[in-house]
Amino acid sequence: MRNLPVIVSAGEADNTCTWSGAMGNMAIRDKLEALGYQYEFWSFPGMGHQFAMQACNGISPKPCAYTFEQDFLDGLGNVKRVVNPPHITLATSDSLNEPMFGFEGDHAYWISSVKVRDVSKFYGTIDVKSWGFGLNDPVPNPTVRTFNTDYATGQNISYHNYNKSIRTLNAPTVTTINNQIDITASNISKVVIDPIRARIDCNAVVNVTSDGPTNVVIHGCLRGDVDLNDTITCADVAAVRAALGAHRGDANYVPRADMDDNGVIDQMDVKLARFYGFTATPNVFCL
Ligand SMILES: [Ca+2]
Ligand SMILES: [Ca+2]
Repeated sequence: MRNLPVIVSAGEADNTCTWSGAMGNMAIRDKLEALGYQYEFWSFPGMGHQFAMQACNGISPKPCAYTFEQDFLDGLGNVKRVVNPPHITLATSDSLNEPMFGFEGDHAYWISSVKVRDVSKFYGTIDVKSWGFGLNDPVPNPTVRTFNTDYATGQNISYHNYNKSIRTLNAPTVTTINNQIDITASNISKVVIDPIRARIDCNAVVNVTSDGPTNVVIHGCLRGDVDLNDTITCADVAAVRAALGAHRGDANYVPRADMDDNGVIDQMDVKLARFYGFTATPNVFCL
């Protein structure tokens, strides 16, 4: 949510997607405000779940017959998305994932394979900040709140009063570029970081604050991960064996399988791969 443009249109008399209550739209508005995120929130006194808001009533410059919803979709209002942000906050839940349909909420921008540690707790949260961008978090502008009754008189359309809250963000200020990641995690057992998009490398300082074990893997930096799936398994040892005898420059030479980087893949590399496998999973001995 930190980097997503959020625009909400809600009826203040809506009994379906309720206005009040802990999960109501008013609470969502107030939560976005408390978090300091960018958002645009329109609410309509006296209106229920379904109403057609016409663009030509003065809210939007769009022509009549344009719906308010379509106007949102076209322009996304005053809030802007961030393509590759320095700071990511993600909540994930195994219960809400539907992998059979390709819906897996375990990734965002340059973090992926985010795993909940204790699924009985429903969800886990992780906050990751990369200092490789050299950017501070953007500071939010004061929220602009308005109550409007404007509409084009004489139009044979419905019109409504509305409350509008808009919060935008200032451009992030520049700071020192550091090869550093700060992570705060709750009920998260694993996260994989794409170092290129996060603008760090394998020597990055990784600061982790967590309520339990959290395995942080910088993709490509995990020693012994020959097949680059961010996990050490016996398949990695097998990949070294498959390249035995290969010298640097040969077609079948696999740089990642050359564990000691001496230009040849031999039994020493197999030993090292087995060592990394044993270190990752102490009770498993790979052949
Ligand atoms: Ca692997
Ligand atoms: Ca070697």
